[in-house]
Amino acid sequence: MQTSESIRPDREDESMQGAASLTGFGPFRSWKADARAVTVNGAKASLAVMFVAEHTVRIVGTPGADPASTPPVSAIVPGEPPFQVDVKETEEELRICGKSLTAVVRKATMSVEVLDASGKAVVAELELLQGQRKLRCRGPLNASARIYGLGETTGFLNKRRERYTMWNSDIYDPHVPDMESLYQSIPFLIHYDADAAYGLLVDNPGKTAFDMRADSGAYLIDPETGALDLYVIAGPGLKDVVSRYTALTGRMKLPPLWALGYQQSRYSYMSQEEVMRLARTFRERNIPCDVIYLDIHYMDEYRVFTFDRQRFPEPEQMIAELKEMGFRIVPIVDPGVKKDEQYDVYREGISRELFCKKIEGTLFVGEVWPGDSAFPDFSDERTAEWWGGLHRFYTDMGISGIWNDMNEPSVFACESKTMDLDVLHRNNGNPQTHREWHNMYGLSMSKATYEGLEKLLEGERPFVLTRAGYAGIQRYAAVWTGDNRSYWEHMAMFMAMGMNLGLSGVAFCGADIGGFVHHTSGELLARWMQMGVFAPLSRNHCAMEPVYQEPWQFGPEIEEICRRYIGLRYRLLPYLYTLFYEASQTGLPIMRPLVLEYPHDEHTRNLCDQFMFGPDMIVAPIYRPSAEYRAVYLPEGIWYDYWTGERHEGGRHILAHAPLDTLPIYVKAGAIIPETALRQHTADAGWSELALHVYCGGAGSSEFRLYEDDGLTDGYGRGEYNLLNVRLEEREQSLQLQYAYDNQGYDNGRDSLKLIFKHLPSSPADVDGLNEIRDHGEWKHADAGWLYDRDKGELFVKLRQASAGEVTVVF
Ligand code: MIG
Repeated sequence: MQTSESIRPDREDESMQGAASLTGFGPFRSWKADARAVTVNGAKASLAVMFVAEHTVRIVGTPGADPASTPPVSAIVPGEPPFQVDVKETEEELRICGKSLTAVVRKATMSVEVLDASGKAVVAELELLQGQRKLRCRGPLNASARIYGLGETTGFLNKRRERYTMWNSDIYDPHVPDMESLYQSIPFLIHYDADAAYGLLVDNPGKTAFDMRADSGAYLIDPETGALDLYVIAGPGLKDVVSRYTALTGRMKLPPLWALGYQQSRYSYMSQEEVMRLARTFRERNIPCDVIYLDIHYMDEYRVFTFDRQRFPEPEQMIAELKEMGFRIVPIVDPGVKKDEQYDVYREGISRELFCKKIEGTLFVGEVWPGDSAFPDFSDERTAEWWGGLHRFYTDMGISGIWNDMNEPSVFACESKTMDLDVLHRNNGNPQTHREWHNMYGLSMSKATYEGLEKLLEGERPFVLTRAGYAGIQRYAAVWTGDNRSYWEHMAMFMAMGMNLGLSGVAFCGADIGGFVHHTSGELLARWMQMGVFAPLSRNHCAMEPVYQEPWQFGPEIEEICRRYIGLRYRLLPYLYTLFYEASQTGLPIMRPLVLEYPHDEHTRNLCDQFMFGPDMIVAPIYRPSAEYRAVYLPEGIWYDYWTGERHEGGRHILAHAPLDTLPIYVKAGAIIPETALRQHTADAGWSELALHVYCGGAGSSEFRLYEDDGLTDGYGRGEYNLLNVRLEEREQSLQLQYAYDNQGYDNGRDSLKLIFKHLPSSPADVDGLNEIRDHGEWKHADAGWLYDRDKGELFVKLRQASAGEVTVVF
């Protein structure tokens, strides 16, 4: 607890960093070019320009002579071969021209401007500054610009007037708007102004401040150590930037479908018996669930890669039984390895020198749950492989998902709250101090875990959930946002946090539903659940002290709301899974800010109390107690209330009525949304009972591409998947829907395709080539035909499924 003492008047203001005393790298002295880079030497420092992709230019500044040989940290996806680079020198400047982008270095200051193919500025001026043994970057911040991205942060969507410090931190204190650091550090911002966006990644895993507080003028990026390693990613579209950023730092592979199911956790479910009872309760109460987490109490005195056999006498049997019931177990694995000579993991780590050591060569020992512990040095390939391989302990038991916690790393009872800053990470022969490498620790732990599981599972997809991460974390793990609280404010906070994580490449993210610390209420749980089932990761988790918050803990009304919304997620799985597929292909997020889809709409600038679930649905949760109404912004177009079908003209605000059992959801006219039958877990899901819900009344033509595969193995990488293209054309007197498989490599067990046309302009006169069926009983057994439900105003169509087909409805 802090008191007024922390603002005593005799404290000096340490926050002013004397940026004024830093100067540019120039004046210019010389330049040289080789196959990879153009190096420009100034009087005070040197920079290198490298075109790493058509729309991405890397600019590295170092005080030393050879910035071109600075190894990248996060930008790990091998780039395209170097482009033909052409350098033009004049009195004032060097123009370094790549395929599409040009970097202009001004000789006087050595500041850099990046131009696109048409000569328009992508970034007007990046000032590289040096002095006091530090480097710094100043970028232009237009008065009307907005800043997005920057990973996991509190506050609103637009990051203007904020300052963040990239330094992975275990923050148990309540997450409040002035929190500068949390568990993830993603040093990537998106600058969006006058309908043009660019991204800037600062690839430096040391402590790095991003300061956007200036009214206008400039943002400041201030790494404490290391090089200034900048990637300018050109737009102009926001989607271009996100997609190119993820091309650079990598995209997630498809997770197993079970990881998209509802997940239940608590710190901790204490015994085998409690876990089995929990699982049975879900099934008895018909609340769908796929995953149960084991928090730290499953271990033998917190030794990773062990089970406490008192509490969990037969974990193998438990896991097998749960799998039968359609549950997966995900155990927690922390990085700290108990210092204990009797413990094989510790012994092997010591004898093979796999743990982190201080710069003088002594073992780094820090206190965490197991007491004194050693920390694997994941920077080194040898350690990573060893750690990955240790997971055989879990995979042999039938586990294929792992939860990485405390991997900032968090260390107790020390001033830095993390590893000593003079620990020297081996880093495959390029040693880095912990001060320089800190933010990479969590990512490299999850990488070792993911890659280890991938090998051990022999074709089954792994799932890793992590608390700490850095740019590129999406390649290895889903992210949850740490120790939030059961506050309404924290429920609301996740919307902006999740959306900015998504814009920062992390599509697969979620917050603890119900809140981790503090006591939730039935009302808060119900509202949070409604929102949480639309988060990419949908996990209810709770700390040790607070009241239990499983869906049934607050009486039948709340339970029914939870059941209904979790069920909705399961019915929408074909849509959600397709969004995951898209994220794996394009890097675009699943949970999207409206500004991503409607970038020119001023109302979307900082809109973060509602979000899009993919491109076609808007979710507008109630996030205040006792509230039944809220304003919802609907952008241009026609929108339908998911529940009532009410039609709304977009481009305006509406007042949604949402009693406790209602989450306002809106579907865009023209959307084609696949739904499947409700199941209690995903192993039973499959899309054999798929129905395509067609929301008519759109702009004329629209499209949807459904993705499906076995949801479990890596067979999709060998073509074992389906891509079903569906196209809708609406005309005045008719509409036509065509479908065709772009790829048909997976047997989905479907022999007919069901379509449900909603919001038709009038009742259909005919559906070409198909028989009308009037009787509902007959309809069930028919494998083709059409039926018009006058009361609902919905047209049901069944088509015999072939690899392509079409249907025309005439009014
Ligand atoms: O300081 O493993 O954020 O989800 O339940 C507590 C116990 C350590 C912090 C995680 C939380 C987890 C808890 N862990």
